Amino acid sequence: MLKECLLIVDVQNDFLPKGSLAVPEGDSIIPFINTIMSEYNYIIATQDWHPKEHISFFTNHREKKMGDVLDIDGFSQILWTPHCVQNSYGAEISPLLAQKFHKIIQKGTDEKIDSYSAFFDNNKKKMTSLYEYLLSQKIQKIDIVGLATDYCVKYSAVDAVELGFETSVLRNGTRAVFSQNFEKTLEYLKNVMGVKIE
Ligand code: VGL
Ligand code: ZN
Repeated sequence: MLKECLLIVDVQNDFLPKGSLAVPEGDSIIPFINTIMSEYNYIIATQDWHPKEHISFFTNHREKKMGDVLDIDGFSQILWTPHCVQNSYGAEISPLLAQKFHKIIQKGTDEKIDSYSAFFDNNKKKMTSLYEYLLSQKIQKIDIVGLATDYCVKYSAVDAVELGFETSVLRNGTRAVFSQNFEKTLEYLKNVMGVKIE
């Protein structure tokens, strides 16, 4: 029996070695993901998809650098190096991933608000089409892999649980942008959110 749904978060050139916001060992998850893809009925990929003027880029603020934090509507927004600019090479899903997705969800498209989660933007005002799609396909369980563990994977897993999905994160299929956050994030997801870590 096939498993229900694999959610592949942001496996895009900019998050891979040589990318502008490279996740350490980000490429090491790709062979694992390619191997497990055939076990799933639905494969959904997300794509961080920012306009050039995006609020999360330090270059769009005066005298700010990568890693600085701004308060935006009560959300602590970390400022990043520009990444995943719409229609750029860096925003493309890695060609090393066996490309066969049933759906691609783009997020972070509004220049004024970031969106780590595959479901909502960071202030939860707007939803992507992911929730509706999962409901329409009667999907109840999702396994999550991708980049990065400590941001988009984490927020997607938290929202998946809160929306009522049986949610797993596959350890071999994810890496953190700040490596020291990796275990901490998985512990949090497991102990606080009830996510299965496999
Ligand atoms: C991500 C930082 C900024 C991610 C996206 O995919 O985890 N991290 N934008
Ligand atoms: Zn981003």
